[in-house]
Parts: sequence; structure tokens; C-alpha cells
Amino acid sequence: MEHPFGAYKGTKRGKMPTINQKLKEAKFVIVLTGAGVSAESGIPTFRGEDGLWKNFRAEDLATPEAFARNPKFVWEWYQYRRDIIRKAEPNNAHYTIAKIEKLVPKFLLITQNIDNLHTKAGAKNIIELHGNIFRNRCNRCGKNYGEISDPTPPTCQCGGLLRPDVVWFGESIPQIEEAFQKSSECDFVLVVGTSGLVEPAASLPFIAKSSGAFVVEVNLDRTPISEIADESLFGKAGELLSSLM
Ligand code: BJW
Ligand code: ZN
Repeated sequence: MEHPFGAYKGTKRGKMPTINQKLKEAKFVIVLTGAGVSAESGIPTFRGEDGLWKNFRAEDLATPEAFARNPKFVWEWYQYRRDIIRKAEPNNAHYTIAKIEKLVPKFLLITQNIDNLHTKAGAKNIIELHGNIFRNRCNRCGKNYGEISDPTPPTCQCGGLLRPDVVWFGESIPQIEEAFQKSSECDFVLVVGTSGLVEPAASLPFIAKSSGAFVVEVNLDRTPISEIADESLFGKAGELLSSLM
């Protein structure tokens, strides 16, 4: 059967010069990334065939209620993922994004990823919207802690329990106002490897678009963001971003 986006294969080359030109003219570039940007580094995404939510229930693992019910279970799941993520290296997509930062006048990377790979690839100006898996914090007093290898969640001096410093469903995002504001100011947005299903991150490209930004999406498949993207490139981020540069 023909790939639903097979038609894009012929036009991809034709799109690159337009995207390249827009990127060259841009004064303020925002890149928004999701789990797909790290897929080629061997880190599982959340949704889709091999996604984490196929084998694990988000409600049992990525909510404050789940942690309150069974802190050890949630902690173990994050330790398991830390082991995978620690061994992972950035791929071409992370490196290309870090390169873009150096070439444009103003740049902001907004990532939903917690894996630290953008930083490892050399990116500087980053908002980690959903936190960072290598940090921990107390669930009572909020005190920050670094990496901890304990098999069970340690107790803080205040008596609270340590938890990964990531944003779970139902929790607020500390830097969301800044992300909204910057999205309304930029003139070019590159959205890479996100399903566009999790709010409020999914709204950022829509805010940028309605403020006049040029929106480019890179993903294996169509997403809700494809509806408003000026250009969508369907394929692997590592490959497509390298050819974009
Ligand atoms: C490739 C590729 C390759 C693969 N190359 N592409 C409005 C309507 C309905 C619900 C809500 C709403 N507003 C808020 C909500 C609730 C909820 C929500 O959005 N639910 C939806 C699921 C319906 N949102 C929240 O709860 C958020 N908080 C909030 O809104 O707070 C309000 C509040 C205010 C004040 C006080 C209190 C509350 C928080 C959301 C937190 C999300 N957390 C997680 C877990 C983080 C920690 C951890 O990792 O364990 O974040 S869930 C998970 O999803 C993770 C991700 O960052 C996030 C997004 O996923 P992402 O990155 O898009 O990955 P995938 O797997 O979905 O997609 C991968 C994509 O890559 C696919 O499209 C592939 O095709 C593609 N791909 N390989 C290119 N090689
Ligand atoms: Zn504490």
C-alpha cells in the first residue's frame, strides 16, 4: 500500500529552499520538541506502537495521585527510565537544533522532553517545560536534589518524600507563561517530534501562528499541528533536520 504521505516524497526537496529562506530571514526562532526528537537516540516515545503508554498506564505512573498511592512503584519506574536515558546520546536532530541556535539572532528551545539530550548536544537557551528526570525534589517542601540512585524514594529532612522533578498530569507548568509570551513574539517555529496531544504545550505553535509566525513541523506522521503548519515534513527528525541545514 502506498504510504499516506508518499506524495510528500516528491515535494520535500522543493520545500527545503522555502523553509531555509524563512529561517534565514527569521529574527526570533523557537524550536518546540517532543519525544520523537529522542526516538533515534533509543528513548521510547509515549504514544504510538512502541510508546510507553502501550505497556504502562499514565494514570498509574505520571500523576501526583499515583505517587501518593504508591511512591515506590512510581520511583522504580523513573529509575528504570533514568537507566535508559543515562546511556543515550544526542542524535543528528539534537545537534542540528543546537547549530540553529548559533546561527540565528534570537533563539529559544522549548522542550517537553526530560532527558537532557538537548543540553548534552550543546543547546543553551532552553525551557524544559516538563522538567528534568535527573533532578529530584521534595514533594512537601520543594527542596531541590540532584541525581539519586536509591531503589526507593528517600525522605527529605522535612519528612516529605523525594520525587522526580518532572511535570505530571494535572500539575502546573512553572514556565508556561514565559513560553506563551515568547511564542507570541517569535517569527519562526520549528516543531519536532511531538504528537501535539498534551496541553498546554500543544497550544504553543497555534499561538505563534496566530501571531504571524511561519510554522514548520517535522514528524513521522500527521498531527493536529499539521492543520496550521505552513510546511510539514514527514520522516525521521535526524535525517530531515540534517538536510534542512
Ligand atoms: C518522530 C520520530 C522521529 C517518533 N522523528 N518524529 C485541555 C484539554 C484536555 C486536557 C487538558 C487540557 N489542558 C490540560 C489538560 C490535561 C493534561 C493533558 O493535556 N491531557 C491530554 C493528554 C488530554 N495536561 C496536563 O495535565 C498538564 N498540566 C496542566 O494542564 O496543568 C494545568 C494546571 C494549572 C494550574 C494548576 C494545576 C494545573 C501537564 C502535562 C504534563 C505531561 N507530562 C508528561 C510526563 C512527563 C514526565 C515523564 O516523562 O514521565 O510529559 S506525559 C508525556 O506527554 C510527557 C511528554 O512530554 C508529553 C508529550 O508527549 P510527546 O512529546 O508529544 O510524545 P508522544 O509520544 O505523544 O509523540 C511523539 C511524536 O513523535 C509522535 O507524533 C511521533 O509520530 C513522532 N516521532 N519518532 C520525528 N524519529
Ligand atoms: Zn522537604
